[in-house]
Amino acid sequence: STYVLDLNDKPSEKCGVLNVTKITENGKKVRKNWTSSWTVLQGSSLLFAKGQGGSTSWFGGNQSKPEFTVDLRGGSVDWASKDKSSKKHVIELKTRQGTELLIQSEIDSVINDWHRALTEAINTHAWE
Ligand code: I3S
Repeated sequence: STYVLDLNDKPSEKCGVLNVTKITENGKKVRKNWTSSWTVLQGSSLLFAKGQGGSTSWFGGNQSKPEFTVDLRGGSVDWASKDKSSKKHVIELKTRQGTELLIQSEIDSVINDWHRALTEAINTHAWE
C-alpha cells in the first residue's frame, strides 16, 4: 500500500483511534457494540480497523484491509442527541445507504477535530 505518512496534515485525510458503534444498518436498528477502532478518513471514505494494542500496524502489516468502510457521499454528520448515548462527545454519522454510526472520544479536542474533518469531507464530496 502507498499511504503517505502525513495523513493528519490535510483536513480531509486524518487518522486516529476512536470509539465506534453502529446503531443502524441498512435502515434497521442494530444492537450497540462499542469498539475502539483505528479510524482513517481518506477523501470521501471513512475506514475502520479494530485497534487492539498496536493500532498503527494496520498500515504496514498484513492487515491492510479495513474491517469496515463508510461512504460519506450524501451522508450527514452531527452531534448526537443525549438519547442516543450516555457518553460525552458523541458524533452521529448517517450514510445515504441507511447506516448510522456513533463515534466518540473522551478527548474533546480530538472529537472536535473529527467533527470538523467529517463535516468538511461530507461537504466537499456531496455532489460526486
Ligand atoms: O443505547 P443503549 O442500549 O442504552 O446502549 C448501551 C448498551 O448497548 C450497553 O450494552 P448492553 O447491550 O449490554 O445493554 C452498552 O454497554 C452501553 O455502552 C450502551 O450505551 P451508551 O450510552 O454507552 O452508548
